[in-house]
Amino acid sequence: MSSIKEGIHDHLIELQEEIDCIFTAGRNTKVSEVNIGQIYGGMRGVVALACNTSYVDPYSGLHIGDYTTDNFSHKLPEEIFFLLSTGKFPEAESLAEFQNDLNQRAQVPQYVWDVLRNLPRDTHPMTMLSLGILSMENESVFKREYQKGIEKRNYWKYTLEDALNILAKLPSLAAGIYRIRFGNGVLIAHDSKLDWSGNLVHMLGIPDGDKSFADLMRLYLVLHCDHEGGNVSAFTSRVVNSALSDLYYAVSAGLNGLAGPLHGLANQECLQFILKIDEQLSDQVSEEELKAYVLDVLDSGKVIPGYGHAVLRVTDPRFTAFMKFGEENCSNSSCFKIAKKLFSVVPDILKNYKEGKIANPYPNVDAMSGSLLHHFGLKQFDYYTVLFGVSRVMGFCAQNILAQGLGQPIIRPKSVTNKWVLENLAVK
Ligand code: FCX
Repeated sequence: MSSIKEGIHDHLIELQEEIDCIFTAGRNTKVSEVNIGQIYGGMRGVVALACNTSYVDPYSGLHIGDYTTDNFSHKLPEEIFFLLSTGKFPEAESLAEFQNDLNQRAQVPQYVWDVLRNLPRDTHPMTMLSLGILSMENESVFKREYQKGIEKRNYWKYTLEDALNILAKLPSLAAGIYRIRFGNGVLIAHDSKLDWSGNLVHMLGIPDGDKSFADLMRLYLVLHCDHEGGNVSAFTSRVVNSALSDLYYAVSAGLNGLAGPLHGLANQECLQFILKIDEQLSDQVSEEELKAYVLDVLDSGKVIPGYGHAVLRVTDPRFTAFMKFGEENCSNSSCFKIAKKLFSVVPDILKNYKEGKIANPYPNVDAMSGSLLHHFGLKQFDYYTVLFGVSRVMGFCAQNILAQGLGQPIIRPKSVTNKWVLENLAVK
């Protein structure tokens, strides 16, 4: 058995023991009460899901297993996937074995390129990524084995096979999308000597890409990997997989959720916002001018991209990690300077705007990531959510493998109509 499979197997036993303990303590214990505002308000704050890959604390941000952002941001994405799915970082030998396994599976079938090359020239790169994954659905090992008849307790093993096949192909797929959509369409071959993020950088073929760009990409792919279970993309992916739609369907569905401007597309919108400030006011913009600009945007009914969060109530530690990278590697870049200046004015404005209705006035990860990519030569901001997606697929995969391993059932909350609410609750 491969180390990752063995690690997941052992992790599932630990998690199952914890669940047994939780159930013994009280299966009917109340966790959360739901009010009408929450039913009509996107279920915000309703605790209704178990997700064992990661946890987002409102004040300390993303935790993966026992690690906070500061403790894992220096790792490789492969190590992060191992952590998400087994609860532990791999030993050097297991990491090498895992990387080797991914290399063996990296070849993207020719028909995927045919599909992508036949799309309209201006198709959004996120559509290409989602479609690229979905077009390979016929390769699903889970689907094939399920049709033969497999035991429920083994579902996770075939979901893992699909996960490895998808993850292995992602750098080639994402880089190919970049080269078809923004380059001359000539693909650069995968290099088995490079690691997962190193390969993505290599196959993107960004001219003048220096060592810091490779470092940035590694950091980017690590920081976006997972954000617990209730965000739009992870939840969508889990709901789809809970119907035993295989991981190709589930990953593609999760990516479709990530493509929205209130979620993964915010980093694209954020950079557009920053470039506009650069064009209209320059990176020498004063605090007063910037405040007036931000207020104008808010008064026109738009959100400030990169600020706010459904769960976080502090500056996102992932933003802080990117900010540190920017200070160390590109403090003179115009975009970085503007992103930093926004950080010094936006939280105070948002705190007082809409009578304090904005729950979190602080920056999330998207407020800085695009500025750094732009500085290092990746200037096609339509592409940024693809990079977010490449990283987040690790979370989708790990969440679904663990959920299958723990025998979690199909997800099916109950909905009601206005009429039902009016007739059954004292709200008339
Ligand atoms: N600018 C202006 N208004 C904002 C705001 C912002 N950055 N953030 C929240 N608000 C507004 C909301 O639009 C809402 O107004 P409404 O009642 O008139 O509709 C009000 O404040 C209360 O919303 P709140 O409870 O604070 O936030 P939600 O949980 O509903 O939404 C998101 C969270 C992230 C969607 C929201 O803060 C937002 O739109 N931010 C900008 C887009 C963004 O950065 N998205 C990326 C988030 C994240 F990193 C990710 O998931 O990828």
